[in-house]
Amino acid sequence: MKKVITYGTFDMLHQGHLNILKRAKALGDYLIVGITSDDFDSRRGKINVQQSMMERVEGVKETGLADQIIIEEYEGQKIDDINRFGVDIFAIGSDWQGKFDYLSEFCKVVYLERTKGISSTQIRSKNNHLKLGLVGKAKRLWKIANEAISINGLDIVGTSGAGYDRRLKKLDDYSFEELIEKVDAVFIESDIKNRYEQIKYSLERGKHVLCYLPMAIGRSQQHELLEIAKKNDCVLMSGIKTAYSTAYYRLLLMIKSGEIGDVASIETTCTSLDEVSKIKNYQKNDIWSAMDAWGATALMPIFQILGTDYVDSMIVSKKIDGYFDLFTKMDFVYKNAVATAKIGKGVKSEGEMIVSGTKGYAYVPSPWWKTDYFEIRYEDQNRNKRFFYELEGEGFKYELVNFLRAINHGRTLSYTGNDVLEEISNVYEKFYDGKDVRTI
Ligand code: C2G
Repeated sequence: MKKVITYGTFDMLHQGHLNILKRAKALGDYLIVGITSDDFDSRRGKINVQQSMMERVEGVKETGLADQIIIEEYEGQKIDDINRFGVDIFAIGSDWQGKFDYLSEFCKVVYLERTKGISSTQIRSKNNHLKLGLVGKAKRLWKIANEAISINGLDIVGTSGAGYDRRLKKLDDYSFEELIEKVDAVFIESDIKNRYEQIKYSLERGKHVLCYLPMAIGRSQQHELLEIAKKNDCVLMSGIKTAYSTAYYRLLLMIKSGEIGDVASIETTCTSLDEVSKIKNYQKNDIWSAMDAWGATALMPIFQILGTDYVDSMIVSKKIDGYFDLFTKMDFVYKNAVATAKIGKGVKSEGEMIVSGTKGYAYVPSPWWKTDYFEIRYEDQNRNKRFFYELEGEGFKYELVNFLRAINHGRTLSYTGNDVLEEISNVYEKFYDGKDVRTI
């Protein structure tokens, strides 16, 4: 019996895939199809895949052409598979011409002609062509605009509030209402006090929203926004990019699956330092305070891991003008754990995250909010494990791709729960209200 093997992502299965599977099958008697796992794809830079691995497996199964389906999970697996299954022929599309010659040491390598005029990329851009507007100050928007360029099916049509900025010069700046009329969706990273109204306005007109946190001040306003989104069939998603990096997402899964035992403590630190003279004129210089710039990011993992049912909390803030916090420390006491978030704008510290558990701890080095690497450490150092998942750019790409996926398929790979969004808004309300805040 002649065994043939072929590999692919097979996203949104199309005629080109069918042709290659048929041709591969015709080369022998038994066809093995290796389908990439979601992780493997994101590691090799294919991050815009629309279907989950299970859906892609189903797609290939339905063709009835595969005698066996396996999952491709790591670099170098092809050699293992060929030896393991006693494969005679490795077949792949001609777009890979020459790339797999190294396998000819193990079996025959055949490049099959690729079907012209069709690709998953093309189908994706036809299906998901989305017009996105950016709302906020230019300084904060140009990075996201930059990383959005390489995403299929996403067009940035303009900005609002950005004014003139060299780096965004190709984009026109509109009034907020004008921009909303032109788009299908918006990314909002405006001043916190404007967000609630902007989100409400957008959702009521059927536009999807990706917004930095908090989206609103206070639990009830945040809840109201989520309800409006539901009623209007719109996606309303957290715009904190950290949540969408593969490493961060894996870290959360690992902690939740008990890798470090029961979590007893979480510490997150996020700081950035502006010049003192600039900070003194923060309004004129458009500088966000520690809480406005970092609060939500530092709170996010705490509420995602420990939940939102803490029994006690304390906020201590070092402020200027009674408003602008240079440094804030937020402590939370849970029934079985404690958590601390330290954030600074006029104070600098080590930007790490440590999650301590009864079996070991997770350590994410600075800057943890751009998570690409973390360690799980144990009492016995020999058991320590290191994890690295490459992060392209600053990670805006991953959040935009998840946003697109949520709009097109009603789901995302990483999802910040509504309870987390509401609790973050609640902490901001307490903070601005000042009643429970000790100022030093
Ligand atoms: N294909 C084709 N014609 C098209 C599109 C795709 O013949 N119009 C072929 C590809 O050449 C490949 C297979 O269909 O052999 C699967 O394509 P993709 O899903 O795009 O997967 P790819 O990224 O090529 O994965 O390590 C190698 C990878 O596993 C191959």
